[in-house]
Amino acid sequence: MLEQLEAIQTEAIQAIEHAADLKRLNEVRVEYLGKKGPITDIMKQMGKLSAEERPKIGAAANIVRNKITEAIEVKQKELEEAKLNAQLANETIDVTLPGTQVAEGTPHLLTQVIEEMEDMFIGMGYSIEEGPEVELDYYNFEALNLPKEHPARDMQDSFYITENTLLRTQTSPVQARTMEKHDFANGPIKIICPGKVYRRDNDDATHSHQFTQIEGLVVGENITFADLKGTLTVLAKRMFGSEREIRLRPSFFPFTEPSVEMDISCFKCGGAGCRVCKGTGWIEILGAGMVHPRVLEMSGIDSTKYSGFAFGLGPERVAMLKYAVDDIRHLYTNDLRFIKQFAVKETGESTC
Ligand code: FA5
Repeated sequence: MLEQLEAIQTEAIQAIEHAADLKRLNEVRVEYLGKKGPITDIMKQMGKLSAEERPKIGAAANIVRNKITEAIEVKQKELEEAKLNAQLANETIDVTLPGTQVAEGTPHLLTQVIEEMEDMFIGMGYSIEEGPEVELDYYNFEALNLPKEHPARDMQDSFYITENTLLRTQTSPVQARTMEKHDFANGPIKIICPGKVYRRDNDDATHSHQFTQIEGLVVGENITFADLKGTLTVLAKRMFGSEREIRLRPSFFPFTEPSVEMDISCFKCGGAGCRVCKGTGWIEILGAGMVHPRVLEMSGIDSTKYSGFAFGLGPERVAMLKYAVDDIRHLYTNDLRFIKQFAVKETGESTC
């Protein structure tokens, strides 16, 4: 039996060495160490041996089993390592391969214009306020001196959501919200509020049913119309340069008295009259005026002590004038051929 065990060991070690993969190695393990294997067979025959021979053969069988087990473990490690190395070699990333170019976005022309104006006003000491786009009728109209049934509500045909809520038609409600909560112990009000507004206007070259506005509001002691005019002149010159003409026309807004509208000479025809300016030679960009004393009072501000001015402008119109865009719809249709003309470099500078 000792020779038999020696032969089993030699045969098993050879089979282990020749195992090409883990699957074959497992087969070898079952073949030699399994219940139906030759070592188990020998152990089963131990009963027939003499008391002298039994421990010798038993010990020899254990040694053979341990040697085979050890050899299997060594081979298993070897095969696992080889498998891992093959996998790693297969998955190697070639860092020298050119990558896929990711198309980089750029701020939209309208965003650029809004940010330019924000920067300008922040530079003049204004802060930025925001308000909800779904607004209460109270703030959009009533707190601005436009009671229910007021005919001037028709100037801004509205999208109502419920009887008392609507998509705001202007950014002026932010005025009322700001004044209501302001404490003059912290200084005067000096804010701008950029944001989206909505009107049931028919879309054409200069009108859109959804557009943006920037509202400006200054309230404090001794604020006069001269301050308003000075501010609007600085705005116009900074945004359009001194060569473009400006005019202030008397106008009407229920929340300002007196009220004006500011026009800029048409970029397309230089003032002669064309489709863009509807033959007038001028394009209106903002409405403004001195805050109506009743509006101040409704927000809890003493109109005998404080006065202020407000203005509301359309950044789309500013963008059109500044970059000679002849149709407001170009700003909303997301045609990349249009958008890419105004791509900005990483420095924030426009390439146009
Ligand atoms: C107002 O909305 C007032 N809230 C502005 C105001 C604020 C006046 C504070 C006094 C004091 P108006 O309806 O004129 O006013 O609109 C202001 C600006 O928004 C216009 O000058 C124009 O530049 C722009 N605008 C108006 N309607 C449209 C439209 N449908 N599409 C694009 N821009 C528009």
